[in-house]
Amino acid sequence: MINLNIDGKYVKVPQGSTILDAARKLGIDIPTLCHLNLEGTPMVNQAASCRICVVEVKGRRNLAPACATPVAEGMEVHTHTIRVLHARRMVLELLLSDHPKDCLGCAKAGNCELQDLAERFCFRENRFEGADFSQSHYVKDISPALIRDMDKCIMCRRCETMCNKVQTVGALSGINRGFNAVVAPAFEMPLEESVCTFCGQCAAVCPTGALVERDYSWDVIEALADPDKVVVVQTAPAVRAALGEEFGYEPGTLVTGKMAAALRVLGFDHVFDTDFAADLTIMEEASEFLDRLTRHLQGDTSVRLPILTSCCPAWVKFFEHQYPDMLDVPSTAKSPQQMFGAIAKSYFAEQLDIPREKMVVVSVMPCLAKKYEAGRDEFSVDGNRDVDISITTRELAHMIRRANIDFRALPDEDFDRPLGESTGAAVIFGATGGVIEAAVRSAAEWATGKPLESVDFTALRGLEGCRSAKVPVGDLTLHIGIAHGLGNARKLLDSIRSGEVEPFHAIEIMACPGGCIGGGGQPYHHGHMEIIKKRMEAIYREDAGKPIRKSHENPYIKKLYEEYLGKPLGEKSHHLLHTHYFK
Ligand code: HC1
Ligand code: SF4
Repeated sequence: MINLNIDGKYVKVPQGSTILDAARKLGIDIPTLCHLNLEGTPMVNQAASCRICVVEVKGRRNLAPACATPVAEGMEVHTHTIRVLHARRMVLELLLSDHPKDCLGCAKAGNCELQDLAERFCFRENRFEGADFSQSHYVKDISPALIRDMDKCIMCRRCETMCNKVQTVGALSGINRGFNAVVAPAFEMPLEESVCTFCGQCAAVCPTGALVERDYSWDVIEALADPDKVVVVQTAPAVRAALGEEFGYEPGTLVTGKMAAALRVLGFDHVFDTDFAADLTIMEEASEFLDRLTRHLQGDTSVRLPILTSCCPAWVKFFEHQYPDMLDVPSTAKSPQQMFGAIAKSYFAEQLDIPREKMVVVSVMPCLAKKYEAGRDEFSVDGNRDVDISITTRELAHMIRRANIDFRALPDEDFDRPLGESTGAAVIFGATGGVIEAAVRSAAEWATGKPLESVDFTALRGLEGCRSAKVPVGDLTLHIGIAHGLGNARKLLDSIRSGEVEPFHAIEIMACPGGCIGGGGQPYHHGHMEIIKKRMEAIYREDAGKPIRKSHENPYIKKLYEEYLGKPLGEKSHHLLHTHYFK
């Protein structure tokens, strides 16, 4: 352990800690901007590029960046001397001299870390004239999911660390010099043409408005105001565990009932749940798994195992780009978002006796990639999309505020029937390991023909980035792999490709840290992994409180098969609920 003194207080920290770590232990809040440490992931941005965290260390000539300076025995640190305060003011002035002043219209207003610093330092005027943004050569890069506004980039490099080190996608890197320095895809190509997966994790960690979601909330408002449209909404499993944070609730507060009530006040004609479609996904995916497994055990060498889950669109885009030789490995089941759209615009539109063109399906997702997924060509019929508009948890919160709804005062309400009924198995889709646990709950019962003694497969839960578990099912032991974060997915896939690991039967992959609860469209967590843990606990709480916890026992799913689909993997199911992948 190392002993040091900060602002007159003694503290003991492990060797290798930084001055920033030691100060935080003492409760001293040194300002940071480029720094971010997403505990348990490789998201440690120690670029020390912004210099806002500089401190004075006795005996050293230069000020030291607290985020990147290791502690030393007997060190004496001062965090707010006049020299430090002058330096921080200068840093802020330089940063703001190269930043547009359009805070009022910025998508990040209220959540911008640069704006917070300006407020904290009582920034009023700037000694530097700075960049002329009327001459900027950057045009906004508008993709279906993300908007890059490089005039707002402060070169903190958090997005680059996230994209290259955590996600291992490699879509972003620093280019140019001086006022033109930004982080961009190779050759400054638009994101849409790059290998970007639209996971949105760069936007989740961007401190300013340089990377934000493409906001479709006005399109939803227009649809709701159109008397000729029937507007149906579905909400993803992870949204209910985080939306409350936007309205002052503690992280981990479940707001399922208030969310349903708010959607009704907003004017949606039918308030449904993606969880219904998550149960449907399990019917198809677990059937596909058992089918592949049975054929594999019978010696059919044409069958490929492990089966990989396919409900995360960023993960799908990642394997399409990075593993084109393995496109027959993932399940062909569509994601719950897309299954919902397909069923809403066929089965439910037929029940209402309306053409699919009259229906608008809106999804509320914790994710930016869902916006891109909804626009993929294979998910539309004659140009009419199965999911018309996808908005994030944050966009829904904005809509609720815009409509003057007092969210906290709303009563708890239920979703509508039939596409609003779901089981505990569907809720846990929102957390890493949840999809595969839900699949095992059904597959195990189908394989053994016996009811499960316990539906809680706790070995599949947790936040370790890459994990595996052996799950006994009758005479068989299933070897299951789980990865969250695309870098972990890459590790797992590479080890399968090279044959280094014992073969898996099934693998779940989610692109975002923690699974969908840590999605790029959730309320900003500002690097606090604790928030993701609390959302995860909330997801398992909701599951434990559900009267039905196995997808195949959802009565409305049974009815859907009886009345409409026939059986899992049948002709109609295949047509409506399965897809294919592209190189
Ligand atoms: Fe997810 Fe899914 S769990 S992908 O993480 O399979 O976004 O929440 O909606 O589609 O159900 C996201 C969450 C979500 C789908 C489901
Ligand atoms: Fe990289 Fe994901 Fe951002 Fe795309 S959305 S640039 S893949 S971090």
